[in-house]
Amino acid sequence: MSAIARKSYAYSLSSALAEGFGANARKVAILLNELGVDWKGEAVPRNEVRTSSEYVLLHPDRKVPVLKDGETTLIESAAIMQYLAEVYGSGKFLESKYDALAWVSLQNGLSSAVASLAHADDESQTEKAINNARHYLGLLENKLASSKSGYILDTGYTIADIAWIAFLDERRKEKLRLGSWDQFPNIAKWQKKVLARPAVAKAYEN
Ligand SMILES: N[C@@H](CCC(=O)N[C@@H](CS)C(=O)NCC(=O)O)C(=O)O
Repeated sequence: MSAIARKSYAYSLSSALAEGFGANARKVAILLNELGVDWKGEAVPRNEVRTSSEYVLLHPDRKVPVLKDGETTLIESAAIMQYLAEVYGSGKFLESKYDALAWVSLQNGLSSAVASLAHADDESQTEKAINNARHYLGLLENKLASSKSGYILDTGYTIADIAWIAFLDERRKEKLRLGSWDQFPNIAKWQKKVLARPAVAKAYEN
């Protein structure tokens, strides 16, 4: 496992230093950068996330990210992104709100498929998980193929793009056994465009 995957991160708008990110935490980092919010990340050792009695009060499922904003503590990247877009962006990056949320949710389908791949213990389970993951990639490919904006939604860049880019970029880096990406040319084009956004590039500096 890579050094980055071994670490877990929580976010605070008011505390210590960020050192690195997993996919779900990176979604939040990208959006904070896009919104120009002054924020800092706080690295929480995985061991603490998994065992500390304080951490479970922050997140009952012992996951990252967690967002702390003054008296407000939020969990789950989808809820955190919606909160940030509404509170700090007055709805920016959440245009076509319900479609944006639907595509954030579909990305979680891909997350589950990839998680099953990691846990597959025979060839048949592996094949099923790969096919399921490719099914979700196919949904994104088709959506992008007919997009009028070059982003997931016709109305432009939203939290849906942020959810998918954070997850997909990590998957590609890890070279997961998802097979050839040649069938997903629109994903490749979109990925290049999204990764070129300064706020996204900045989230990969950590
Ligand atoms: N549905 C959650 C998933 C969060 C999640 O799975 N986070 C991973 C890291 S990307 C995690 O905390 N894993 C547990 C661990 O590292 O111990 C969300 O979107 O925030």
